[in-house]
Amino acid sequence: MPKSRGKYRFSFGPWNISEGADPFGPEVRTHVSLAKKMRIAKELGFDGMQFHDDDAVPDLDSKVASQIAREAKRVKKMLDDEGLVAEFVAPRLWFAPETIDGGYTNNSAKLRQYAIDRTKTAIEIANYLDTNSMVIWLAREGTYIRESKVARKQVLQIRDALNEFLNYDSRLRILIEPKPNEPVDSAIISTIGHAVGMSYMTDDPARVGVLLETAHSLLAGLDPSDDMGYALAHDKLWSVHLNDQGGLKFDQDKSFGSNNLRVAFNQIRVLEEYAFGQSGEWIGLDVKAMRTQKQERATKHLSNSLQTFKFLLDKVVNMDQKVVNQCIAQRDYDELDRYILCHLMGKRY
Ligand code: XUL
Ligand code: MN
Repeated sequence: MPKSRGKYRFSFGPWNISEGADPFGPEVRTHVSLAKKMRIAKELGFDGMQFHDDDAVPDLDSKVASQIAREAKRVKKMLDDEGLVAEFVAPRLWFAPETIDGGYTNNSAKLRQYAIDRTKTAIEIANYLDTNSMVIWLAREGTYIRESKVARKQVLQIRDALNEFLNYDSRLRILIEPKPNEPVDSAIISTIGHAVGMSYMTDDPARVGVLLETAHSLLAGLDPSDDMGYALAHDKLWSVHLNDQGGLKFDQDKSFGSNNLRVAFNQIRVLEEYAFGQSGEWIGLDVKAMRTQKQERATKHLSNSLQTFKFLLDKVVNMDQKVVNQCIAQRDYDELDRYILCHLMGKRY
C-alpha cells in the first residue's frame, strides 16, 4: 500500500471552540477555558495550537510589558504540560477602537502606529510561546468605500509595516493570510497571488510566506487547490486553514470536506504531491461548530475535519495513478472524471 509523502501535524485556535454568537444572535454556549481547549486538542489528536495575541494574553492593551511576559510564559507552561506546541501568534488588528478604519492602512498616522506597536507586542508573545511564526490576517486593510483610501498607498503601507516587523526580529517569519472581503467590503490583499506578490516586495522575501484558507479562496471565486499549487510553486505555502464554504456567502468556516468532498480531496492531492509538512508546515483546521450544536458536543467539527482529512488522504494515496496516466495519455478526461468519482464513492471501477 503506498505511503503518504506528507508529514502532517494538526492545529487549531481557541476561537475554533466558540460560544456560537453570530451577527443576528447572542452566544448559545458557555465559555470553555483555554486550559480545557488545550486538553481537548490533545485528546482529539492535535499537535499544536494557534493563537491570536490576546488569546494568550487577554486584554492585552491594558497591560504592561512585564505582565504580558508573565502571562505569556504561563501559557507556554500550559502548552508544555499538555505536550502541545504553539504554531503561530497573530495580532488581532480588527477589534480595538483604534482599528475601526484599518490597522497599517488607517488614515490616521497615530492609529497606524497603534497597529505597528500592537504587532510588535504580538511578536514578543510569539517569542515567549517559542514560535517564530506570525500570521497576519489583514482583516480591515481595505475599504468600505473606495474613495476613502488610495489603493496603491495601502499596498505600500502594508509593505512598510511588514519590513518594520522583519527588522524588529531577525528570526521572525511572517505568513500572510489573505481574504477577499468580510469584515471590509473589499480587501487590498485579497488572494494568495496578492499575498505572494507582497512577500516579494519586502526586504526579506525568504521570511514572508502565506497561509491559505479554503473558505477564503472560495469566497474569491477561486479553487483552493489551485491556489495551494500557486503558493507551493513559490515554496511559500507555510500553513493552511482547511475548512469549507457553501458558495459566495458569509465566511462559514464549515467542517473540512463537508460542502464539497472533491474540492477537499484535491487540496490534499496537491499537498501530498509536494510532500507538505516535510519542512515543518502545519495543517490548521479553521472550522466552527454549527450554532445549533449543544455545548457537550461542540467539538465534533474538529474531530470530523480531522477524520475527513485522514480518510481523504487515504483516497489520495490509494488513487490508481496508472488509470489516471492512461486517461491523460488518451486525453479521455470524461473517463478520468468517472474514475475519480468511482474512487471517491468507493465503487468498483
Ligand atoms: C478570519 C480568519 C482568522 C484568521 C486568524 O476569517 O480566518 O481566524 O485565521 O486571524
Ligand atoms: Mn483562517
